[in-house]
Amino acid sequence: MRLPDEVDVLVVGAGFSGLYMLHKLRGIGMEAVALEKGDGVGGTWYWNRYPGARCDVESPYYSYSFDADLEQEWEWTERYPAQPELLRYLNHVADRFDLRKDISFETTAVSAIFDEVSDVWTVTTVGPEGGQVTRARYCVMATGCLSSARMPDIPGLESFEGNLLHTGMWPHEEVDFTGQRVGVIGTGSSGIQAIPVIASQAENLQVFQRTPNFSVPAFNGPIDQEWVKGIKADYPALRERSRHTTMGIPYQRRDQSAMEVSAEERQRIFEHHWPKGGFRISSCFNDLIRNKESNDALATFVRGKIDEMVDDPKIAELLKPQDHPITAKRICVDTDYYATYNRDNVDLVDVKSDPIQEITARGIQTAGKHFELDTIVVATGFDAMTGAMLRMDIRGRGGASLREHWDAGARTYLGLAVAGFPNMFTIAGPGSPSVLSNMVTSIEQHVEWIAEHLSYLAERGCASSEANTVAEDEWVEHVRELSEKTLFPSANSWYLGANVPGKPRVFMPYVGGVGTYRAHCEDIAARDYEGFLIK
Ligand code: N01
Repeated sequence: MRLPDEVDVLVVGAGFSGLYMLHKLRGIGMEAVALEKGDGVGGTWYWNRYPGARCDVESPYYSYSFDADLEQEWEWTERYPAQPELLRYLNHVADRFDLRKDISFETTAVSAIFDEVSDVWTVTTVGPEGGQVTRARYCVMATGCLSSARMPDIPGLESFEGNLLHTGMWPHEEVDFTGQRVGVIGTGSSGIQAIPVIASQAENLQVFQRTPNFSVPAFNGPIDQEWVKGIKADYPALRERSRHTTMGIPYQRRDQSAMEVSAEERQRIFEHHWPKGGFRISSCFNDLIRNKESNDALATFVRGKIDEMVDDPKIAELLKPQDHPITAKRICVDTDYYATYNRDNVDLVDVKSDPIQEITARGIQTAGKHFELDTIVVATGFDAMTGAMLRMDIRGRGGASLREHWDAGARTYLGLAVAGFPNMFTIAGPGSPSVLSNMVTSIEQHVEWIAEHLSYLAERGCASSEANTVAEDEWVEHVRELSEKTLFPSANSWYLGANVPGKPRVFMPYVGGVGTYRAHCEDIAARDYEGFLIK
């Protein structure tokens, strides 16, 4: 689709956020189009096609709630949805709501420049139609938090003559590892999900681990039809409850400190939650991310589980995280991860003690050894939360660039707007719960808040809305203060930008929880959008 010359709203991205934003904007009578870099919808679930890619939130909860028929009719097949199923779901949503006709695929936004005289954005894009320029009253950045994949800065990467793959930019055709010598660099969520599947095919798998992460088994399987029936019967109430929880998932969190019970009782509670799978373990006490002692207790419990699952005690030791509190990095949710190290064809290479020196034409050279490989899988993560927006040249009032505004770390008001950048809104941006939550719950809240705000502006004949600097400063400070009351900042995580050399270390997500945050946004709206300059 060729982008129109003028439009009310330009949405950048057609993943979970962009699709719903487009649908919602139509619903409020705005002319809107979206552009999307991929040749299909899906965002994260379009790009991350690596073997084993699966969501860590259970299927019935990791889904849109805005359409009762959609949530009743769609049938999930597994407890945790795999990438192909999520991509099918998002394609179904695009077709069901006839969204494709307003999406320009294979189109990348290069720059967005705000014109203060007309209060309009001029967005320049490149795509199959060549360069295009579109003028939009509003821009909504639905660019995703984990959409800017990063290649590691390892010398010689380009010299590798085998197959080099990044989990976040996985090829569309199936990759068959049968008979191959494979190396995986990185043991975050992506590596941890891909490793067991690759190990089951490859002749030999070398896992290059720099820092171990905590992972808990998903206990995934075919979805329990009785469970889904119960959820579908009670969907409105469950969705409503999710909107007011910490994570945007309707789990009941035990309202008790881990230190309020005896060591035996704590162990019993951890054991009780473990087989429930995934994030449920983090709901078993209310202070796991705030109280070091409570956190240590859970970390010790999980390290004990690693000992139980891994046969070789030396390997088990290497797999135990010691450098960060559990859940201070998003906990990984796996299928057979630790047991994979019991296979004869899998080796763990500790690149902390034997660092990778370079990639050669035929493999990976560490300080101590050369590993001959046919394929290298790079699972080294993303320039998270800010990377996708900063790839564009975004210029607001007075020609000021977003790159400069965020030079010392991302600054937003509510994670929704940026001072000096009128009529631009961000979905699940830094300063909102976003990556600490069930993304779909958070995305829906942002989309609905933005749509309401745009309706408010239209009803009053207003031409622009912009976060004011004081409100932004106070919000940035509030987000920082909240994070410092938790153990989150003590981990070298991508939440802090710690994985990207030179990126300012600022804790980006809002840790106060989905419910508290929603109440805050609603309150701001009720007070005629306090903190916004509207004219
Ligand atoms: O990336 P990561 P990810 N040499 O940044 C290592 C979401 N997600 O793609 O810690 C050697 O977490 C790095 O080591 P270190 C989820 O929110 C969700 O795995 O820097 N190693 C680390 O081990 C997740 O948090 C799902 O020492 C190098 C790894 O690469 C987020 O995406 C599935 C290196 C990167 O881990 C990102 O996960 C997948 C180097 N030069 C992803 N550079 C679900 O389940 C980096 N590493 C929904």
